[in-house]
Amino acid sequence: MSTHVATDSLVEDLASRLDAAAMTRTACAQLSQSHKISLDTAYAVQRAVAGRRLARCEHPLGIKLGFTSRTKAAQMGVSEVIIGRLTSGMLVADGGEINLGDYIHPRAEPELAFRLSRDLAPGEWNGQATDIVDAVAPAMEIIDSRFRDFRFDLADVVADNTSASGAVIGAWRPIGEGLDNRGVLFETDGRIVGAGSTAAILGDPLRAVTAAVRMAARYQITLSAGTVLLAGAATPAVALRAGTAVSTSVSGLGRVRFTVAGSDSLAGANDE
Ligand code: OOG
Ligand code: MG
Repeated sequence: MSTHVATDSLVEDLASRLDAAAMTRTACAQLSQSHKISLDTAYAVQRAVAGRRLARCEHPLGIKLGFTSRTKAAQMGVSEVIIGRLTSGMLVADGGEINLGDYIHPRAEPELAFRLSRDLAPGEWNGQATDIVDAVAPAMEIIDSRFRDFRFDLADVVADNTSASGAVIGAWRPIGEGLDNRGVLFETDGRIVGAGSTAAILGDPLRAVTAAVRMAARYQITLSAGTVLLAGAATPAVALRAGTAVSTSVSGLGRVRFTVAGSDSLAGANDE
């Protein structure tokens, strides 16, 4: 991977490819097959990709971390924590329904969401996570890599806005004690497809708050009061199929759910 930041025209060209893949629900080749880009260039592409969503009248919703759990990082073969941008069009109502046709090859994963209680200027804050978040909720992320076969290297997945595609947020509750070891149960159609602990997220999901604030400053992402922060998956992701009910419950925080419309199984059909 080279270290310099690519020209604006290359950044825009790579962002166009990723945006077109998302808009047409057609997977594309990994950027790394044709370009050796630095991590800084990958984040510049990510910003341009998110910028296209904002230009289509979405607004910033929050940020997300990726690969904060070891099992999740092992699933995808990437071991560095990454940050991505959530926009309003990604929000799926708790109890809502999604259509597979809106995605390429979507997967869901169980997460925790935090809500920022105040605006934070880059580099301004260096204290306790509990001073800047006022609420926590059980959540799920819908990830949908724009790359064929859901395969990527670190720069690819960063440029692709960390596969961010959907966020389902349960009921907000005040931050309580003992968030570092809550049971997480991830189910499809009432069958357990993942089980674990919030400890899987950096040992304590509150660490995801501090990591996210640090990384947001590094990559010029604005943090304001109300910003949602997805802390990262507690277990590996599962592929979504039509007609499936998906839910995550976190001990003491309740349950969040959504369904996939239809009855036919076509997941992954857009890979060619
Ligand atoms: C990248 C996103 C990883 C998480 O929670 O670890 C992520 C991917 O797996 O496609 O969102
Ligand atoms: Mg995630």
